[in-house]
Amino acid sequence: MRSGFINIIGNPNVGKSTLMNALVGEKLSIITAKAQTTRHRIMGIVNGDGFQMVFSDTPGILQPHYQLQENMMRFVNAAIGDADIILYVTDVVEKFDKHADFLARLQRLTAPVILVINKIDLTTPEQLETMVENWRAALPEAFIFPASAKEKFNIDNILKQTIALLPENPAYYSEEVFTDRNLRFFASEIIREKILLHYDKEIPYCTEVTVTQFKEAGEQYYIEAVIHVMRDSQKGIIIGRGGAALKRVGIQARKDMETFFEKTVHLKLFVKVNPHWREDPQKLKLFGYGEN
Ligand SMILES: Nc1nc2c(ncn2[C@@H]2O[C@H](COP(=O)(O)OP(=O)(O)OP(=O)(O)O)[C@@H](O)[C@H]2O)c(=O)[nH]1
Ligand SMILES: [Mg+2]
Repeated sequence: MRSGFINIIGNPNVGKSTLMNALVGEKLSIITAKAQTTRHRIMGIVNGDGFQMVFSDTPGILQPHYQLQENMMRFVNAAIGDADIILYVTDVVEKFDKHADFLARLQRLTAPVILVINKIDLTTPEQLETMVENWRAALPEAFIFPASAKEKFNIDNILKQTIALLPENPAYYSEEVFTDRNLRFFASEIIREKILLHYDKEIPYCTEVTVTQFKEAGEQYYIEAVIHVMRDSQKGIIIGRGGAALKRVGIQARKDMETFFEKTVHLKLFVKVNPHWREDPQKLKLFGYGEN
């Protein structure tokens, strides 16, 4: 048996989650155009004939400014540390010098690196060639794959390379397991995705979602969730005039949940002011940002 942890690392917004979902073939991670969409390490497991790939999506690498971001970077560091294979993602938009810190860290690692140059649908063959040359010079040992996660271009070849690099190992998870996360987690992430989509500036970054009820009755799920914000004014914005903004979040989140869970979903949303949640280690632990 061959199996291993394939950890997806990179700067914010390069398409790590889009790539993870394409590799796994399921929408496990939420995706938006805003940076810091992913806050957790999320595993997606693919089983095949004689092998198991345990992918981990991770938050984008950043300089932390508050405790939540510190914890997010702890997840990234853990993932860099326990990787059997590192899937390092860049895109055709970000500048090459944004990778200096990571390149320095890589020198100390022994895990093989697959470098994905993502979003090639946004560039020309000539520009891409220069990027590949730059990367080949910086990481001569790495396996380099230009790709478009969004258009699912070159995903098959990344998978083939990953399988070829898997170490001899017993499977980490039994075959029916496809992620380390439970249904409540996916419900809260789907709501958070809609918040990232519909609110601007600091609002998504001051917001957390917790699922307070998750009841199954036949083909129906009854879900209640609290949207935590940091200030009264943010609560007003989330709810919107006559509740319209919150209603839109609720409708779209419910639809996505119904697709993901393949059940009829009844969703109730509440908004609470929770001033220091991003800084408070106890709250962060309660919200799922403890050890991981
Ligand atoms: N044009 C293009 N856009 C892409 C591609 N892959 C991802 N995107 C877009 O890039 C944005 C960020 O994608 P994510 O997958 O959320 O990026 P991420 O690296 O997980 O971001 P964080 O979790 O915030 O660090 C989204 O708007 C995606 O639709 C691609 O191959 N081509
Ligand atoms: Mg992400």
